Amino acid sequence: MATQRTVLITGATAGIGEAIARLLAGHPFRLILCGRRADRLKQLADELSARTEVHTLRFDITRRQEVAAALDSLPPEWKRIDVLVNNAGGAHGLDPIQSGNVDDWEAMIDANVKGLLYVSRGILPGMADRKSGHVINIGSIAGREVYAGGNVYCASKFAVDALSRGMRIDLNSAGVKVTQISPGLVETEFSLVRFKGDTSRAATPYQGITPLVGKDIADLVLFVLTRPDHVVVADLVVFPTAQASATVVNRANR
Ligand code: 8X3
Repeated sequence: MATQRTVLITGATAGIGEAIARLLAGHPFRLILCGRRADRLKQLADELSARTEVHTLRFDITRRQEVAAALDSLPPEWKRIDVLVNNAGGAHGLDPIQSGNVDDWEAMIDANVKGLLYVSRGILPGMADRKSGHVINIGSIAGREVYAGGNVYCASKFAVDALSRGMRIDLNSAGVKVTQISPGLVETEFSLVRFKGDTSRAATPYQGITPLVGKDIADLVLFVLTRPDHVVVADLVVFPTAQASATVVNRANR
């Protein structure tokens, strides 16, 4: 039987993070589920506890002290984290740069870049010391291509791309694996958050196509985590079949 690994997932209460948690719960992994929403964390943990050991950490990833305190609070039997899934983050607004909302910019940089760094800084030293571990960063096609109104969101995801490469280099001598998975259009709460709850605008990116869902990304996470020790999947870009780039989407064929 494969050894059970401990996986910490940020942004585990919805979307891609939740789908990853649900899928991994049925395989040899124990889970540390992280998120801001205590009720959703508890509900998911209660449900998945029937299938694996689950621990929850409630914190706001944008608050450095909260992140550090939450990781410090892990009981000894949960302190050894084998897999870190940096999934939390999102987009706020789609305004041109000249009329962008500075609060939106800060929210994206704080969560997508600084939050990822705060969590990583707490967990990577243990992986480096043990000379084992796997980091999976959920990037985006927005980290490869810039599109109209994407400006700061794209910048934050370009930063995730740079950090994924930097982590891979810096952790190379420790044998820690680093994978980046960069999805295109995935239907989750992502668009609802980007458009601040405007349901009709939020639906537009997915109109006329069959988008990816969280489970499609979770399948890739399980695949990269189950490669042999000598194999690391460094970088994956994944689209719905109807998508060819950040801006080329065939809406005529469904
Ligand atoms: C989400 C994909 O194309 O909306 O990161 O930026 S996109």
